Amino acid sequence: MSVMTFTVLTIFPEMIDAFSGIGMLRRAIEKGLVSCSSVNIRDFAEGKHKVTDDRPYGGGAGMVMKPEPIASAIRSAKATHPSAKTILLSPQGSPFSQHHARQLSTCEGLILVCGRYEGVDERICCDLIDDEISIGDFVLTGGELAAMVIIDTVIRLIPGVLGSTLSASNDSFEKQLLEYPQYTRPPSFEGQAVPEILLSGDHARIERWRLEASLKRTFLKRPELFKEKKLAGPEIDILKKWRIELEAIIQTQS
Ligand code: 4FD
Repeated sequence: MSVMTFTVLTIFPEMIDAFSGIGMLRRAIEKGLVSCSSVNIRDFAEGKHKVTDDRPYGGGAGMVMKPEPIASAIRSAKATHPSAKTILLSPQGSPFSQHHARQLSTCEGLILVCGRYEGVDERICCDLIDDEISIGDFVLTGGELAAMVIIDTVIRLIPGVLGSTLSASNDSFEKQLLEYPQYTRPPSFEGQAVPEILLSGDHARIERWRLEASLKRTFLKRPELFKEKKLAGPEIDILKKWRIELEAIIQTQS
């Protein structure tokens, strides 16, 4: 069994080191399934002050990360992990999704490059970066949170990281539907009862109820997800049942 290696290049290694000491990532590391190390880009900066940023050519607000320290840090990480894929986190990247995560989970290693300030010197992106990823259409003060989002999403797809291998394949985005509602004890909370079917022990009925609840939620909250989805037999059956029920309602109106 191979170890997936995450190497995060950052000027704030403390953020990554704190993250790797907590929760599912910590457990995955302890199980020997993944490794997660930070590399301080500042260690590759020259001079007494180890400067990693500078003013933009052409003027304008803010600072740009200098190319030399990042290039040296990437080359060092690539020398240690020759088969790893090098990814820059930036708002200009391709939009991250569960599909993306599934592809990345097959990589032997990821070198995640985190920029700060107003961005990274454009000449870094050209030959040292394999992929540029964005976790969404918003701007962060640095790529570190984006790197953590990617690590979190990818590790839970690695066999053995979650308690059960079924847990990840059960996820809403693997089925292209929103998750059904979940309940736990007590059976009544502040006047709201748990749906009776879930207490019935009838697993076939529970499964059908959950699928219908997932379809309802998706239809009401994220109808555009149906455009991407290939509907299965039981899903079509439920939509046909709705059609009959809706037609009955319309009939009573005319
Ligand atoms: N949406 C994201 C990633 C990084 C970031 C940065 C160039 C800015 C948002 C390179 C510009 C890095 C994202 C740092 N903001 N900020 O994934």
